[in-house]
Amino acid sequence: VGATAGTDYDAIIVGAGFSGLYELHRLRDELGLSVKVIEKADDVGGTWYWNRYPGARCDSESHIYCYSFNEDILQNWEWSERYPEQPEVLEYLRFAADELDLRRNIEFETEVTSAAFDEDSGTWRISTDDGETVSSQFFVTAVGCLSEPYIPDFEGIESFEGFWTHTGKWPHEPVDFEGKRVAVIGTGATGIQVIPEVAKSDPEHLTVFQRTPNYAVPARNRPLDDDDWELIQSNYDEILQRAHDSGFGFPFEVGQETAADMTMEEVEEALEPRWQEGGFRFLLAFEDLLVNEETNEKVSEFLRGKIRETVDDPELAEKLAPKDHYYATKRPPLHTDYYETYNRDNVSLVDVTENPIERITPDGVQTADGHHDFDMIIYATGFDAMTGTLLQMDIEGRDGLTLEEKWEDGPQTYLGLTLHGFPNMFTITGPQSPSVLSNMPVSIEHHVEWVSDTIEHLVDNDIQLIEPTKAAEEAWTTHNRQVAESTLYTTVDSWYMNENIPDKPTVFTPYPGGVDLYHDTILEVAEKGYEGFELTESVQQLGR
Ligand code: NA7
Repeated sequence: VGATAGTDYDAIIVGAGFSGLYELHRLRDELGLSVKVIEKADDVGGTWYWNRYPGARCDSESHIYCYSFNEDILQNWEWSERYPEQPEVLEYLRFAADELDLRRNIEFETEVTSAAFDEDSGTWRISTDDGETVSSQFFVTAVGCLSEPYIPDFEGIESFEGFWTHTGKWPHEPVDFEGKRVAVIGTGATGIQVIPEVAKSDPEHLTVFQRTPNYAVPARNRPLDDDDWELIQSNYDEILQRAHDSGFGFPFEVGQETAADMTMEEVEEALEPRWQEGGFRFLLAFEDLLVNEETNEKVSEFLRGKIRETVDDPELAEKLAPKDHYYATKRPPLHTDYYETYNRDNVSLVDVTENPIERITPDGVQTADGHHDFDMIIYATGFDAMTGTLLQMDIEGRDGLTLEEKWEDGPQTYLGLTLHGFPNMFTITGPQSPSVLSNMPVSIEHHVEWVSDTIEHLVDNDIQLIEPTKAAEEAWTTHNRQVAESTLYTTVDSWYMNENIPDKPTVFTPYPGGVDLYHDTILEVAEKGYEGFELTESVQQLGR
């Protein structure tokens, strides 16, 4: 029985990925609350359950893409490669779920169809697709940031007679590309991972449809051996602490302040070692990369140079080299042999800005210049990011206000974690939190710990409701906009800007001020007795 007399649970959590699993552990095992997790899939894993496409791999290095809160989990798990492949991350989350005995509180294969705040009782009612409705005092969404796959509304998609799928809905059975004519649409982080894997699986031909070329840095993946592990384990706490105290959730050293005054030779000297090392260290070569056009242009030019060096056909290299946006203003991908793939005879590129896709036909893709025959079409076209899944859930707060209405002009939150008008609702990795601009598990731990501590504070002090004030929410939203406008992020159309989905309002969605600053802010809010929040002991007090 819930803390609030009569509720079925103290807390309902939606999602059993990295966030939901940890939130369940904290609320159940540390606070002793009754908790239920509702999960759409038939297993834990979240993102790593769904994204099973060939080449799906985490861009964070494995030893920092993990939980840091549990010594047993840390010490008893050894990653096999520098960057973990999807099956290994999924296995890790299964292992963590079993270690912490979490499965017994998770209802799998169940989807939330609506969630509504009941003002009279001050509780949440959550309905699911099996026809059940349950009540709880706290409602926690742990639904991920990239969990609502998006396929553009091409005419004729359903008419295609071959195999087709979105990368985020990849089938569980192996897919065989041998001898097949394959199309991949999209060259984001996902396209860049799947394209080389398809190309080397002996297709008759692979055609990539590109709208915006991307800057990708080599991952330089490799197996981790005992020596690597010894080094990591001997230093693990410090590495993780550094990651948690950093701007992006990575333990890497930031290089120099700026490249603005450097010659291109000096820039190359600074970048080349990081390029050779691979991964997101490259991103941290210059502190002002995302706020200074001159620095960014030099880094971008370095990357264009690498593309030109790698791709044999100069005309193709130019098509693959981005000219119209700055590096890392769209999510910067890592790659393994992506540009090299275009040197294969059986791979070609269609630039849809020159030659637009007109429609999908039963046997391929009709573009402006003719018909391309395919046996398979892979949509690597991204996600309705950050808000898509939340908006799908039909969430209703006080006074009948729906989340859809509230966010009509873009997301508004307080701290990316709470919403005015939606008492006792918490959004782990929500919009206006740093989430997607960070190594996710670091942000996830910050959010889960803050939400758990907040709930503990409420329970210990017999407070029934917490809700941010409108003023606090407006101030946070304004702060987000102002910080975003001081960066280069707002100079390009991207899913950070909500621009990838037609009809969504254009607004920068994650919190751009850095994980460290954000974490300090949320802790300070709590220390100041939940500044910006209204705390209500009991709904009777409200007199509504
Ligand atoms: P992204 O990064 O949103 O990439 C989607 C790609 O699909 C991108 O290249 C888009 O081009 C392209 N796209 C989208 N719509 C179209 C249409 N209508 N025609 C042609 N091409 C299109 O999604 P990902 O799955 O790659 O990555 C998402 C995140 O997952 C990633 O950042 C990691 O955090 C993990 P555009 O650039 O919009 O011109």
